[in-house]
Amino acid sequence: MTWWDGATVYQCYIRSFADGNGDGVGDLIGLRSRLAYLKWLGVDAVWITPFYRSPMVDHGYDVSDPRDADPLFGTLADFDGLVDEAHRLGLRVLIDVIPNHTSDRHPWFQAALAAPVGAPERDRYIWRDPAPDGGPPNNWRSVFGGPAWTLDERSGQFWLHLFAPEQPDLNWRNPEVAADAEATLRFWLDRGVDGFRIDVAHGLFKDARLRDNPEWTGEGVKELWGMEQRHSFDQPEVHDVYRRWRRLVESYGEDRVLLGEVFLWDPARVAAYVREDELHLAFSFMLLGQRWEADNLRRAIEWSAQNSAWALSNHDLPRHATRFGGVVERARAAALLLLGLPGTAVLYQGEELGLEDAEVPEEARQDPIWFRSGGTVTGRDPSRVPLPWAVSRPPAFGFCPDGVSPWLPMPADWGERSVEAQQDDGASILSLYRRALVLRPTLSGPLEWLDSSAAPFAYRRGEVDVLVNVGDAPVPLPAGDVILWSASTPLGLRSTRVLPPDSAVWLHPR
Ligand code: TEU
Repeated sequence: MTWWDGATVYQCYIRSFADGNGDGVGDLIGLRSRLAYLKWLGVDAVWITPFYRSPMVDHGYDVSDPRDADPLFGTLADFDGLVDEAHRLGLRVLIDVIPNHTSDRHPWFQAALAAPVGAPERDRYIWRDPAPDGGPPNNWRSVFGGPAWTLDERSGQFWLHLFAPEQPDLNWRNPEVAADAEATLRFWLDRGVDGFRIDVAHGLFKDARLRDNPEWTGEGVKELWGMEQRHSFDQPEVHDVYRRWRRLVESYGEDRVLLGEVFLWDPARVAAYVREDELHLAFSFMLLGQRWEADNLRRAIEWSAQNSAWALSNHDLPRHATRFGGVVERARAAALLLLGLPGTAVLYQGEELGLEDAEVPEEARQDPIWFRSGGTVTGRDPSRVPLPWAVSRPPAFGFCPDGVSPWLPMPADWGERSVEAQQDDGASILSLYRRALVLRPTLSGPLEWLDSSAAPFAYRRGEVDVLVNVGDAPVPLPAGDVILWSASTPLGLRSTRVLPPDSAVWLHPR
């Protein structure tokens, strides 16, 4: 059995977790100072989003040096100290690796811009002549909106960027690119990391002929801006990369994990990445996008690949408390639904506080999606607002020192949601997460669906039944000993007890 089987990973979006140096942006020393909180909460591992050298066009997912820390977040010595401290506390450390693209400030891209057409310096990226009409070489769209190509006036060629123009896509058909990514993996494994979350793991290779993507007809690799991503994502060549990476990480021991962001809807295509000789885990995006509807939630869990990493929220999507309709009791029930699942669960920072998406005023928005969509798509800032730590210190509630503005404004009432406000309150959602994390290891074995008439949504894990009332009427509770319930009100007398709407229980059936 591997450590991640049954484990819970905490996603730390580092910019917004804890500010240790007082500049309004979260950092490595801030995270280190809060590791004791994660230990207290009861998670097994922390996944830290990118802290590498970056011009921060995409908040660190545009990397100019993948083997150094950005001064905004700290130093390599800070990172080493963080890893040591985490390991001392018994927490594993996962970090991001971003193999699909670099920053335009990466020395490789700078060299490419300066080199003549056809020079080896250019071949690490994807360049093409304009189409006959002078426009982009094909019809691909950037994930962030607009064309996936930008013209380099000097050379007269376009470069490919599936994300922002400042994130040029690497040419994975060039062996130098593969070798450099492996050097990055080794660099961090040598510093003691326990695994990697692979950004855009389904990317990397593009169709060799860069054919146009067809219009979306409802099936296929993935939809984006009305197009099926048949030629831009999920190419067969990518699987060899992960076979090599698997051997590489295994040379450091069996306890280093590869977790892919394989953002595809077709479960069979995701499953193709999670194999004996490829990735250990891939996120279930099916569950990440789901609304509060029994059938859809159930289908998302059923359809997802074996060895899924289950999550309800992340830094790219609306927080699930908001997606589920802004009903606090639902967020509480969802915690029991998520943490009852087998395999690996991933919490997104702040969900344990019941945080919802925050209103971010237009003038404060920073996500490239907001700018590239010409202000028509809000983007991801609302789910990236910093965490409140202290009750009564607006506007940053202990995220950064008093008098400093956090990088995104925090709602005025977030003091009530803060760690300090909830930590000693047995009825808080934070206490509920903590109790669930204590009990999670007692749930064992695979998931078995229960066709229980007692609850619209029910599954069994060994000795424990997980019942979630996603409906809007109370349902009778089957016989058994309740070991955990989500409702913020007591369950009532044994003989009359029901499962209220928007609530969940873990129970030993009788
Ligand atoms: O995300 C990849 C991805 O597919 C998402 O960008 C998603 O489609 C988008 O955010 C719309 O919600 C990863 C990272 O998680 C994201 O933060 C980065 O911006 C992106 O890669 C580029 O590195």
